[in-house]
Amino acid sequence: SHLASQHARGASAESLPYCSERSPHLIGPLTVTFNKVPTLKQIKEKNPVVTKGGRYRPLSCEPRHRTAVIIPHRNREAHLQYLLYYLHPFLQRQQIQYGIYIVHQAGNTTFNRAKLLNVGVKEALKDEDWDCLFLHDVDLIPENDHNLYVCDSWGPKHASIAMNKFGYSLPYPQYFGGVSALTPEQYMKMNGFPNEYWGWGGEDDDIATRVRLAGMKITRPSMSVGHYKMVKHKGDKGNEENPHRFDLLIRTQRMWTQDGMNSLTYTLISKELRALYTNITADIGLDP
Ligand code: UDH
Repeated sequence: SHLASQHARGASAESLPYCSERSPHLIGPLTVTFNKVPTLKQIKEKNPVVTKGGRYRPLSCEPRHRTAVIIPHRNREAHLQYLLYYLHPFLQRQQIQYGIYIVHQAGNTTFNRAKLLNVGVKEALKDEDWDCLFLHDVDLIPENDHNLYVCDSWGPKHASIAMNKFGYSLPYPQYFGGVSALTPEQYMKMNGFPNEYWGWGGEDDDIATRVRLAGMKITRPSMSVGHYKMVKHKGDKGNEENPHRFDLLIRTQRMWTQDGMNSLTYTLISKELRALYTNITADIGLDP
């Protein structure tokens, strides 16, 4: 509760007013470039108020939102550094409370983006009463800070609707990949994300179908605000195209209540509070 969190902040917090509905620090369109990769040390120096585990809350007002940003990750260190470099100041300008979680897949076996996101949600909710979960690819940088990293009570939000790689438009109407935002209630209502998509592709379409099957509707920011720039890259080793994805997609309607948060198993290898993010390393098993 707000009262509890105010107490936790100490005596001075009691007089803090709520942050204004609209942050006065927003800029609008941003310039995102991928030159020399910023080091973690440089990023930390630029973000002195960020605390251990990649946490932040505004100092001068009581935040209205508490967002966990959850990022699936393996072997994309440069992308991660670009993202942290841009995302920390971006979120601070929005005057929200936030935490950044990197969910690192242990080992070299086939990558599983959706399952890692389930792990991230489960672990993040153990730490804090987050009211919004941002599920965020590591290589997508938001280009407009009016794209608020808060949830929409009307339904799951698809934030990355205009990516440079798709000519700043949706590649197809049901597209739900990249960056999405759900309240914990919305996430649980659709039984989270599927655990059975190993390798590249399909899981994002499964997720979009789950939203519909769970009786919810996808919301989107305006096209100009949902701009993202992708760090260019090739396909990753260990994340080859999933040849089963079309078979799996046929079964979503039958499977979504059985495959998801209620069937999630993994071994937590470590949870470390690093300077700019919380690093979760998990063994999520093998492609069967
Ligand atoms: N990811 C990693 N490491 C990997 C694979 C994926 O961290 O080895 C994460 C990362 O957050 C990434 C996300 O999973 O942003 C999505 O994976 P992706 O970048 O492969 O997906 P995207 O659609 O890539 O961005 C498209 C380029 C490869 C296409 C090859 C298939 N034809």
